[in-house]
Amino acid sequence: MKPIPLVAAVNDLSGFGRCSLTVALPILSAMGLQGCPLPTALLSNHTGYPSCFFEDFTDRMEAYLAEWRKLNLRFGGACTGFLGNEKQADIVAGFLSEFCDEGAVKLVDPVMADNGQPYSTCSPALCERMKTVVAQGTVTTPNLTEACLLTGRSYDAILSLPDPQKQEAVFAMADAIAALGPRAVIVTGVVGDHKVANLVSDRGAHYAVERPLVPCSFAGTGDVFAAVLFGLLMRNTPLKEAVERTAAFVADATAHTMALGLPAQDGIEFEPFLSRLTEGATV
Ligand code: PXL
Repeated sequence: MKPIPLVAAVNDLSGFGRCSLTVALPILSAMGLQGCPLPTALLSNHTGYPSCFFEDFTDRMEAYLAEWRKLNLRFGGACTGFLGNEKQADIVAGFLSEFCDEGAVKLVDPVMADNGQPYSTCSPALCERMKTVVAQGTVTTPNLTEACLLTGRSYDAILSLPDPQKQEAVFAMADAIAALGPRAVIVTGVVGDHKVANLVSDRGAHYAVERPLVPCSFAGTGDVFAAVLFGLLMRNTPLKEAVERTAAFVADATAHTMALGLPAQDGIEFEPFLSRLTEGATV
């Protein structure tokens, strides 16, 4: 019997609205991983509500990491998400290269924007610096808006293309993002005719993993997607199978949340589905 792998979760702690660390940590635990949080910011609730308390953690991160250094912590994998400001890009990129083992899964979710709009805390400087973090990842999961920000393409222009041309344009963007460093790029939530696609570029191979379209955009869905995908990759699941299983998990939790009529801002009710993830994760 081996001890379970130690992984880092670099993200904000939002007290309400199911996203970032409050999503990542339970999912990682369910998947048989010990998740160690490196917080980037502390919020009362995510930025999608009319207001929030927001405390940026940049000035504390170096001191926090100095203690992890003293403990000689090494991680078999890391997943990163929301950054409080652009100065964190170097800290997080440095963290990935210093603290992760050789061959570690490093999933960078370049959390910046959704539905064509940057989040209120995401400056143009942060969008630019996020490329430094993406370059350190082995896998990255931008949504369509974030893929456009990383490649300088127009979201509206891509969205208005008919499906086949849209997919071609997104695969070209995914290849451009892969050229920054990651082995695999998954552009999530690409809405088409009655379906939503995750478009994958994996060392030059392209494919789509599609699900029926749910006509509502829930907060934190990308964070759930990134955490489940990361957990499956840590368990050596082949990428295509991992994306398919992750898309099914997110689709089922989203359909369940819609059926309950819960507010889209409050995120998806993924908790009843956690037991599905524990399969294969037991000692
Ligand atoms: O789900 C992405 C996300 C993460 N963290 C914070 C956010 C958001 C999206 O709004 O505001 C703080």
